[in-house]
Amino acid sequence: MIELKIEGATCQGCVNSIEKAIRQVSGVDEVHFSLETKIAQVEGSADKQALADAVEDAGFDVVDG
Ligand SMILES: [Cu+2]
Repeated sequence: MIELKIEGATCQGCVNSIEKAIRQVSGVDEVHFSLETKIAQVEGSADKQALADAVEDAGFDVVDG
């Protein structure tokens, strides 16, 4: 599992945007982003950098790459 810490999410709409962006990365089987912990947990074989790029393209900031 890959974990990404993401800043900039404030509501359920942000959660949906982040999860949608992550789901579109190849190799992602499942994703869950928690607004409380600000951590996205990603199952599958996706590349961590590709995930970070997708999240940033959606307008959020990934902390710790
Ligand atoms: Cu929002």
